[in-house]
Amino acid sequence: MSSPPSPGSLSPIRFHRLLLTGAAGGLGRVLRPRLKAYCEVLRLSDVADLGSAAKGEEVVPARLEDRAALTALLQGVDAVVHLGGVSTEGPFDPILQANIIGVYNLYEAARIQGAKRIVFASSNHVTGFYRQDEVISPTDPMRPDGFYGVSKAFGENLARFYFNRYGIETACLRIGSSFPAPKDRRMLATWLSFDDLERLVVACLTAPVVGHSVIYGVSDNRARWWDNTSARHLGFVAEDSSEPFRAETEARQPVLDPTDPTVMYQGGAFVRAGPFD
Ligand code: 15L
Repeated sequence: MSSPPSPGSLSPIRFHRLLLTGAAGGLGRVLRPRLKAYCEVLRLSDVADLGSAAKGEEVVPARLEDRAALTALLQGVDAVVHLGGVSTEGPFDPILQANIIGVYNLYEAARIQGAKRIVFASSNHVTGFYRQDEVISPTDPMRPDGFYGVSKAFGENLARFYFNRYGIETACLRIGSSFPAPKDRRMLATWLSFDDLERLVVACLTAPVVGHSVIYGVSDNRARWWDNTSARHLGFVAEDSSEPFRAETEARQPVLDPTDPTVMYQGGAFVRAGPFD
């Protein structure tokens, strides 16, 4: 009789087909090679060029505004990592199309095709109008800092409706600033390393129960604006910190004016963007 496999030898594969939207974007390119380990087939979608499919990949371009294309895109998909859409503050119309109509199309497609779980790239800009000297949690009221933040707030609420009504689970990730390194003093508090991003997404894909959850996507930085205690059940533990970048970041950026709204509020420059028309 053979002995059972040790935990370390168990395959990480949890899904037959996983869909990654926004796969050509900054974080999509980071997650593309990393998510392959968790599924037999990684379906990649974007409006931008994705190159050719590697082994175990499928490339399916789709515009989020195109409902029929999204319904086809979700066919045979077990779970979704949804990074697609406009990822910064800007004029309302593109945000309406990609982030509001687009996220509705995604959830409708998930309902029709039977996808069970969505990891939704929300944003810290859902609460960007809290001050930088406040510590907030995912249970505090939303205070979006622009059209982009409002669209992510819509996505989080839509996800809650689809969980309550149809049982589709969503982990809403209020991602801070996920770049190779913090770009400025604000990002010493908001930085999410790429390795922690992967840990966060994988935790949300594999947690036994997600329901409708909201969690801030942030590394274990010394400066803390976000308390994720209410999202402990997701099992995400950040391992990186912005601290090794502090000296260089502070030397690069002079001391800031504390009365400037972009310094006062968590959303930084987003709180002063616009008007656009
Ligand atoms: C976001 O939501 C953006 O997608 C990203 O580009 C960063 O600007 C980030 O927020 C941030 O707050 O730094």
